[in-house]
Amino acid sequence: LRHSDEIQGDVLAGFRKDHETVVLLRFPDDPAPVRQWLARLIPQLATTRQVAAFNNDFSAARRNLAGTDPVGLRATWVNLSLTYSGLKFLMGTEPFPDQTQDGVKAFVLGASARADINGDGGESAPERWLFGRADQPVHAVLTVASDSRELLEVRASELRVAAAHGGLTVVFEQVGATLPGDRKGHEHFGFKDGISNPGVADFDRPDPDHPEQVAGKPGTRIVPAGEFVVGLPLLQRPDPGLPEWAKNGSFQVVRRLAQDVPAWWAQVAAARRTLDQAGVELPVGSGAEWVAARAVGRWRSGASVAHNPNAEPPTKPGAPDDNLISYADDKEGHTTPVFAHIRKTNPRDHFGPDHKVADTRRIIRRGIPYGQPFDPAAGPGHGPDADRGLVFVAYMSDLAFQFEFLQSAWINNTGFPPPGQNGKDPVIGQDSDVNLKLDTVPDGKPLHFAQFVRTEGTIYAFAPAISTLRDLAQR
Ligand code: N7H
Repeated sequence: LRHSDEIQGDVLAGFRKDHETVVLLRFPDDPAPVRQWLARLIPQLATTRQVAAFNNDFSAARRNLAGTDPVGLRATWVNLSLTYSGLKFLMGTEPFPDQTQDGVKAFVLGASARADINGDGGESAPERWLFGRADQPVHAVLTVASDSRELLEVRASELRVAAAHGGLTVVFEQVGATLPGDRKGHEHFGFKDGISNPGVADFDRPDPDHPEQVAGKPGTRIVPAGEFVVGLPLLQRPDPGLPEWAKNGSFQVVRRLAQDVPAWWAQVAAARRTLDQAGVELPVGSGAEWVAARAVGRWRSGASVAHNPNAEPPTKPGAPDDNLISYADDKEGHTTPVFAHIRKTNPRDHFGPDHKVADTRRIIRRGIPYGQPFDPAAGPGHGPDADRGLVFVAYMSDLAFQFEFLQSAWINNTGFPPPGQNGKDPVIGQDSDVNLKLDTVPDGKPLHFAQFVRTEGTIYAFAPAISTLRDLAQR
């Protein structure tokens, strides 16, 4: 990619580390020390070129080591993004003279003002948030990632010292880490995450036989880079005409999503009993896991329901991810319910073979869990009252068109995807009845799903190009 020294490294390449922290900073009143802080920070920021090169080496070494992690290859990565007020402070002028574009409006107003759109009411209301509340300004966001908790902490403490030196204060810090042991790569409900992210044109290598897909990753569709990075080619949206300084930057959503693991699984088990009581015939031996897989669209291992409707298949080491999924012959959702989390958030070819409806709403997900696994016998921090969930981090070129649209028009819309009213997303959506349709029950059976993923904070930020940050440091 021509702009890979400009675009920050987490956006397209992805830090892909087991340990990460997100540090939310507030600027002091005087811009001069903040510019000095920024000038010193810029050389430490990871670019797309650096992170992509490291990730390639890492993958190659891992292949040579038959799947084990090359312990010698380590890196600590840092990215910086700015909120609207942070940008305005450093620019000294209005960053967006034209605020009519929806994505710009969302960014300017900030996530707490967009709570209604994002479904953040009740227990998820901004007044309860740990960060991102209207009364708690945040100007800058540092995303720091590394291979071990120790390496991460060393770098994070250096960054905290430098920030304090510039007069910045840490408003909130959210540490995340991949879960231990066999749970690595899985989120707290138990499902493998990070399987499906979009491929990016001129960045990911296309498959020679299927140029619409990434080589070696069947089903990973390539979309134009402008879907995630401002100023680059877009799939079909008109160019929003953002100011020149925004070029090669990316809008970032940071969300702390608390997961009530025992409550979510208890309701899955209850849904299973409802089906039994209604006399719905299910595959022999299937239990609550069968229902949970319908809620997600994948089994815990990541195997798709589309390809494995009845039971979780044995895992095949070294096999590519199960991501070449089609809903074309399953329009009613008798196999993968239309309300399944992965179908709501990426309907793929549900609307037609060109994937257009889905491809233009893609986001790049860089989430990481926080907290200890739910495992009461494992001691303190593992029980039902301990904090745990997902530090949801996503990048895109338009907050309104992508993230907010997913939240409002897809996840929390009972009528999406059509036809019919089949319920909200049973994993992350608001309370709703979902209508589980099967070949044997074509009209469906209603199952109640309450919301057990609560929003505990949200920040909208913008990760500018390196040259824009240099310019801001020199004003
Ligand atoms: Fe989701 N989960 O455990 O069920 N997600 N998600 N997500 N999510 C995905 O395919 C989960 C959240 C997307 O292309 C998987 O990579 C949980 C938000 C998208 O087929 C699993 C939380 C938003 C995809 C989960 C959470 C999304 C996706 C399967 C919160 C957007 C790709 C792994 C605590 C606003 C879909 C994979 C595709 C996949 C879970 C949040 C979106 C297991 C627990 C807030 C686009």
